[in-house]
Amino acid sequence: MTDVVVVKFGGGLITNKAKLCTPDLAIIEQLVAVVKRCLESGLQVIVVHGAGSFGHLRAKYWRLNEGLLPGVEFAPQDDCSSQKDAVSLVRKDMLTLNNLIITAFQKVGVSAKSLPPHRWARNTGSGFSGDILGNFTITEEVPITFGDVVDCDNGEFGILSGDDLVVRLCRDIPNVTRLVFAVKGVDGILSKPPEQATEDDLIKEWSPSIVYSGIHHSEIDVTGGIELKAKRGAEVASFGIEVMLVNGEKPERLFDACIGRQTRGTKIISE
Ligand code: IP8
Repeated sequence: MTDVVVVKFGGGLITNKAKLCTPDLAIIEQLVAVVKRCLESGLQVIVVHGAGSFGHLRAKYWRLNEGLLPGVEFAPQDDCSSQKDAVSLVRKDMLTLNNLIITAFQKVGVSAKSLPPHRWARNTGSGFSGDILGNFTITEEVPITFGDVVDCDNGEFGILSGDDLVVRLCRDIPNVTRLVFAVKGVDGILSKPPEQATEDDLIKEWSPSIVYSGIHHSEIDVTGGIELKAKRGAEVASFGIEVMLVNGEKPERLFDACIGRQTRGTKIISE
Protein backbone atom coordinates (compact mmCIF):
# COMPACT_ATOMS: atom_id res chain seq x y z
CA MET A 1 0.00 0.00 0.00
CA THR A 2 1.18 3.51 -0.79
CA ASP A 3 2.56 5.69 1.98
CA VAL A 4 0.40 8.63 2.98
CA VAL A 5 1.91 11.93 4.10
CA VAL A 6 -0.14 14.53 5.98
CA VAL A 7 1.08 18.08 5.35
CA LYS A 8 -0.10 21.05 7.38
CA PHE A 9 0.29 24.43 5.66
CA GLY A 10 0.49 26.92 8.52
CA GLY A 11 -2.07 29.72 8.34
CA GLY A 12 0.67 32.27 9.03
CA LEU A 13 2.57 30.88 6.06
CA ILE A 14 -0.22 31.02 3.47
CA THR A 15 -1.68 34.38 4.53
CA ASN A 16 -0.55 37.73 5.82
CA LYS A 17 -1.69 37.17 9.36
CA ALA A 18 -2.11 40.78 10.32
CA LYS A 19 -4.35 41.85 7.39
CA LEU A 20 -7.89 40.47 7.18
CA CYS A 21 -8.29 37.89 4.42
CA THR A 22 -4.96 38.47 2.66
CA PRO A 23 -3.56 35.33 1.02
CA ASP A 24 0.06 34.82 0.00
CA LEU A 25 -0.58 33.35 -3.42
CA ALA A 26 3.11 32.96 -4.28
CA ILE A 27 3.69 30.78 -1.22
CA ILE A 28 0.52 28.80 -1.90
CA GLU A 29 1.76 28.05 -5.43
CA GLN A 30 5.15 27.01 -4.07
CA LEU A 31 3.57 24.63 -1.55
CA VAL A 32 1.25 23.15 -4.14
CA ALA A 33 4.25 22.50 -6.41
CA VAL A 34 5.91 20.56 -3.59
CA VAL A 35 2.78 18.45 -3.08
CA LYS A 36 2.70 17.76 -6.80
CA ARG A 37 6.32 16.54 -6.68
CA CYS A 38 5.40 14.27 -3.75
CA LEU A 39 2.54 12.76 -5.77
CA GLU A 40 4.91 12.26 -8.70
CA SER A 41 7.27 10.43 -6.34
CA GLY A 42 4.50 7.97 -5.59
CA LEU A 43 3.28 9.32 -2.25
CA GLN A 44 -0.33 10.03 -1.38
CA VAL A 45 -0.82 13.36 0.29
CA ILE A 46 -3.49 14.82 2.57
CA VAL A 47 -3.33 18.59 2.97
CA VAL A 48 -4.55 20.43 6.05
CA HIS A 49 -4.28 24.19 6.15
CA GLY A 50 -4.54 26.77 8.87
CA ALA A 51 -6.69 29.88 8.91
CA GLY A 52 -4.27 32.80 9.23
CA SER A 53 -5.99 36.11 8.58
CA PHE A 54 -9.05 34.37 7.08
CA GLY A 55 -10.01 33.00 10.49
CA HIS A 56 -8.11 34.20 13.51
CA LEU A 57 -8.72 37.93 13.35
CA ARG A 58 -12.50 37.76 13.26
CA ALA A 59 -12.69 34.70 15.52
CA LYS A 60 -10.55 36.55 18.06
CA TYR A 61 -12.69 39.69 17.99
CA TRP A 62 -15.92 37.71 18.44
CA ARG A 63 -14.28 35.24 20.88
CA LEU A 64 -15.58 32.29 18.87
CA ASN A 65 -13.12 29.96 20.62
CA GLU A 66 -15.08 30.55 23.85
CA GLY A 67 -18.41 29.47 22.35
CA LEU A 68 -21.63 31.47 22.69
CA LEU A 69 -21.25 34.38 25.12
CA PRO A 70 -24.79 35.76 25.62
CA GLY A 71 -23.73 38.09 28.44
CA VAL A 72 -21.00 39.86 26.47
CA GLU A 73 -21.71 43.03 24.50
CA PHE A 74 -19.64 43.25 21.34
CA ALA A 75 -19.28 46.48 19.36
CA PRO A 76 -20.68 45.62 15.90
CA GLN A 77 -18.38 45.64 12.88
CA ASP A 78 -19.51 47.05 9.51
CA ASP A 79 -20.39 43.63 8.12
CA CYS A 80 -21.04 41.69 11.32
CA SER A 81 -23.25 42.36 14.31
CA SER A 82 -23.28 39.17 16.38
CA GLN A 83 -21.29 36.06 17.21
CA LYS A 84 -23.69 34.05 15.04
CA ASP A 85 -22.95 36.32 12.04
CA ALA A 86 -19.25 35.95 12.81
CA VAL A 87 -19.55 32.14 12.70
CA SER A 88 -21.07 32.33 9.19
CA LEU A 89 -18.54 34.89 8.01
CA VAL A 90 -15.52 32.97 9.25
CA ARG A 91 -16.86 29.79 7.64
CA LYS A 92 -17.35 31.70 4.39
CA ASP A 93 -13.88 33.26 4.56
CA MET A 94 -12.31 29.86 5.23
CA LEU A 95 -14.08 28.47 2.17
CA THR A 96 -12.63 31.36 0.16
CA LEU A 97 -9.10 30.56 1.36
CA ASN A 98 -9.64 26.86 0.73
CA ASN A 99 -10.86 27.64 -2.75
CA LEU A 100 -7.67 29.54 -3.52
CA ILE A 101 -5.71 26.43 -2.62
CA ILE A 102 -7.97 24.12 -4.62
CA THR A 103 -7.57 26.46 -7.60
CA ALA A 104 -3.78 26.47 -7.23
CA PHE A 105 -3.88 22.64 -7.42
CA GLN A 106 -6.14 22.73 -10.48
CA LYS A 107 -3.74 25.14 -12.17
CA VAL A 108 -0.98 22.54 -12.03
CA GLY A 109 -3.29 19.76 -13.16
CA VAL A 110 -3.91 18.13 -9.76
CA SER A 111 -7.50 17.66 -8.67
CA ALA A 112 -8.19 18.31 -5.03
CA LYS A 113 -11.25 17.61 -2.91
CA SER A 114 -12.38 20.14 -0.34
CA LEU A 115 -13.56 18.75 3.02
CA PRO A 116 -14.75 21.70 5.16
CA PRO A 117 -14.90 20.51 8.80
CA HIS A 118 -18.13 22.40 9.57
CA ARG A 119 -19.81 19.92 7.20
CA TRP A 120 -18.42 16.69 8.67
CA ALA A 121 -16.94 17.32 12.13
CA ARG A 122 -18.32 18.33 15.54
CA ASN A 123 -16.62 19.51 18.71
CA THR A 124 -13.09 20.76 19.27
CA GLY A 125 -9.70 19.38 20.30
CA SER A 126 -8.12 16.25 18.89
CA GLY A 127 -11.01 14.18 20.33
CA PHE A 128 -13.54 15.85 17.97
CA SER A 129 -16.12 13.61 16.33
CA GLY A 130 -16.39 13.02 12.61
CA ASP A 131 -16.21 10.22 10.10
CA ILE A 132 -12.58 10.44 9.03
CA LEU A 133 -12.46 7.18 7.10
CA GLY A 134 -15.73 7.89 5.27
CA ASN A 135 -14.62 11.35 4.18
CA PHE A 136 -10.92 10.88 3.51
CA THR A 137 -11.01 7.98 1.08
CA ILE A 138 -7.74 8.21 -0.75
CA THR A 139 -8.42 8.48 -4.47
CA GLU A 140 -6.81 10.39 -7.31
CA GLU A 141 -7.94 13.60 -5.66
CA VAL A 142 -5.88 15.20 -2.91
CA PRO A 143 -8.14 15.59 0.15
CA ILE A 144 -7.89 19.06 1.67
CA THR A 145 -9.29 20.14 5.00
CA PHE A 146 -8.63 23.08 7.31
CA GLY A 147 -9.10 24.73 10.70
CA ASP A 148 -12.74 25.84 10.93
CA VAL A 149 -15.65 26.89 13.15
CA VAL A 150 -17.60 23.74 13.94
CA ASP A 151 -20.85 22.99 15.73
CA CYS A 152 -20.53 21.53 19.20
CA ASP A 153 -22.76 19.08 21.05
CA ASN A 154 -23.85 21.73 23.55
CA GLY A 155 -25.65 23.55 20.74
CA GLU A 156 -22.88 26.08 20.46
CA PHE A 157 -19.81 26.38 18.27
CA GLY A 158 -16.05 26.23 18.68
CA ILE A 159 -12.79 26.39 16.78
CA LEU A 160 -11.38 23.15 15.49
CA SER A 161 -7.71 23.77 14.69
CA GLY A 162 -5.94 22.15 11.76
CA ASP A 163 -3.40 21.01 14.37
CA ASP A 164 -6.13 18.90 15.99
CA LEU A 165 -7.30 17.57 12.64
CA VAL A 166 -3.83 16.24 11.78
CA VAL A 167 -3.76 14.09 14.92
CA ARG A 168 -6.90 12.23 13.96
CA LEU A 169 -5.97 11.93 10.30
CA CYS A 170 -2.65 10.38 11.32
CA ARG A 171 -4.31 8.07 13.83
CA ASP A 172 -7.30 6.91 11.82
CA ILE A 173 -6.03 6.69 8.25
CA PRO A 174 -4.03 3.56 7.56
CA ASN A 175 -0.55 3.98 6.03
CA VAL A 176 0.15 7.49 7.24
CA THR A 177 3.91 7.37 7.62
CA ARG A 178 4.75 11.02 8.03
CA LEU A 179 3.35 14.34 9.26
CA VAL A 180 5.02 17.56 8.18
CA PHE A 181 4.20 21.01 9.55
CA ALA A 182 5.24 23.84 7.21
CA VAL A 183 5.53 27.09 9.14
CA LYS A 184 6.64 30.63 8.44
CA GLY A 185 9.74 32.49 9.51
CA VAL A 186 11.56 29.81 11.51
CA ASP A 187 13.54 26.71 10.56
CA GLY A 188 11.85 24.64 13.25
CA ILE A 189 11.42 24.72 17.02
CA LEU A 190 14.00 27.09 18.46
CA SER A 191 15.63 27.32 21.87
CA LYS A 192 15.55 31.15 21.72
CA PRO A 193 13.02 33.68 20.38
CA PRO A 194 13.42 33.93 16.58
CA GLU A 195 14.77 37.49 16.71
CA GLN A 196 17.63 36.38 19.01
CA ALA A 197 18.20 32.93 17.56
CA THR A 198 21.25 32.02 15.46
CA GLU A 199 21.54 29.00 13.17
CA ASP A 200 22.69 26.99 16.21
CA ASP A 201 19.50 27.57 18.18
CA LEU A 202 17.44 25.19 16.08
CA ILE A 203 16.35 22.18 18.14
CA LYS A 204 16.98 19.34 15.69
CA GLU A 205 15.12 16.74 17.72
CA TRP A 206 12.44 17.84 20.16
CA SER A 207 10.50 15.88 22.73
CA PRO A 208 8.08 17.31 25.30
CA SER A 209 10.66 17.55 28.12
CA ILE A 210 12.91 19.88 26.10
CA VAL A 211 12.56 23.57 26.90
CA TYR A 212 11.97 25.71 23.83
CA SER A 213 10.92 29.18 22.85
CA GLY A 214 7.23 29.32 22.05
CA ILE A 215 6.08 32.10 19.77
CA HIS A 216 2.38 32.36 20.26
CA HIS A 217 0.79 35.56 19.03
CA SER A 218 -2.13 35.32 21.42
CA GLU A 219 -3.22 38.82 20.42
CA ILE A 220 -3.98 37.42 16.95
CA ASP A 221 -4.40 33.65 17.35
CA VAL A 222 -7.38 31.82 18.80
CA THR A 223 -5.55 28.50 18.61
CA GLY A 224 -2.16 27.46 19.93
CA GLY A 225 0.67 28.57 17.59
CA ILE A 226 3.91 26.59 17.76
CA GLU A 227 3.02 25.13 21.19
CA LEU A 228 -0.02 23.35 19.81
CA LYS A 229 2.00 22.02 16.87
CA ALA A 230 4.72 20.72 19.21
CA LYS A 231 2.17 19.09 21.50
CA ARG A 232 0.08 17.56 18.75
CA GLY A 233 3.23 16.55 16.88
CA ALA A 234 4.43 14.58 19.93
CA GLU A 235 1.03 12.92 20.15
CA VAL A 236 1.33 11.82 16.52
CA ALA A 237 4.93 10.66 17.03
CA SER A 238 3.64 8.38 19.80
CA PHE A 239 1.66 6.49 17.10
CA GLY A 240 5.01 5.59 15.46
CA ILE A 241 4.61 8.24 12.73
CA GLU A 242 7.56 10.44 11.73
CA VAL A 243 6.87 14.13 12.49
CA MET A 244 8.86 17.09 11.15
CA LEU A 245 8.39 20.82 11.50
CA VAL A 246 10.12 22.79 8.73
CA ASN A 247 10.41 26.27 7.28
CA GLY A 248 7.61 26.36 4.71
CA GLU A 249 9.35 29.10 2.75
CA LYS A 250 12.04 26.59 1.73
CA PRO A 251 10.36 24.24 -0.76
CA GLU A 252 13.33 21.86 -1.00
CA ARG A 253 13.26 21.25 2.75
CA LEU A 254 9.52 20.66 2.70
CA PHE A 255 9.89 18.17 -0.13
CA ASP A 256 12.74 16.34 1.61
CA ALA A 257 10.75 16.18 4.85
CA CYS A 258 7.75 14.78 2.98
CA ILE A 259 9.71 12.03 1.25
CA GLY A 260 11.60 11.16 4.45
CA ARG A 261 14.98 12.55 3.43
CA GLN A 262 17.00 14.28 6.14
CA THR A 263 16.71 18.05 6.08
CA ARG A 264 16.99 21.16 8.23
CA GLY A 265 14.05 21.35 10.61
CA THR A 266 12.87 19.86 13.89
CA LYS A 267 12.05 16.20 14.20
CA ILE A 268 9.39 15.83 16.89
CA ILE A 269 9.51 12.67 18.95
CA SER A 270 7.33 11.49 21.80
CA GLU A 271 8.76 11.25 25.30
O1 IP8 B 1 -5.09 28.00 12.06
C1 IP8 B 1 -7.98 27.86 13.16
O2 IP8 B 1 -7.25 26.82 12.56
P1 IP8 B 1 -5.65 26.77 12.70
C2 IP8 B 1 -9.37 27.98 12.54
O3 IP8 B 1 -5.25 25.52 11.99
C3 IP8 B 1 -10.03 29.30 12.69
O4 IP8 B 1 -5.33 26.68 14.17
C4 IP8 B 1 -11.33 29.43 12.03
C5 IP8 B 1 -9.56 30.32 13.35
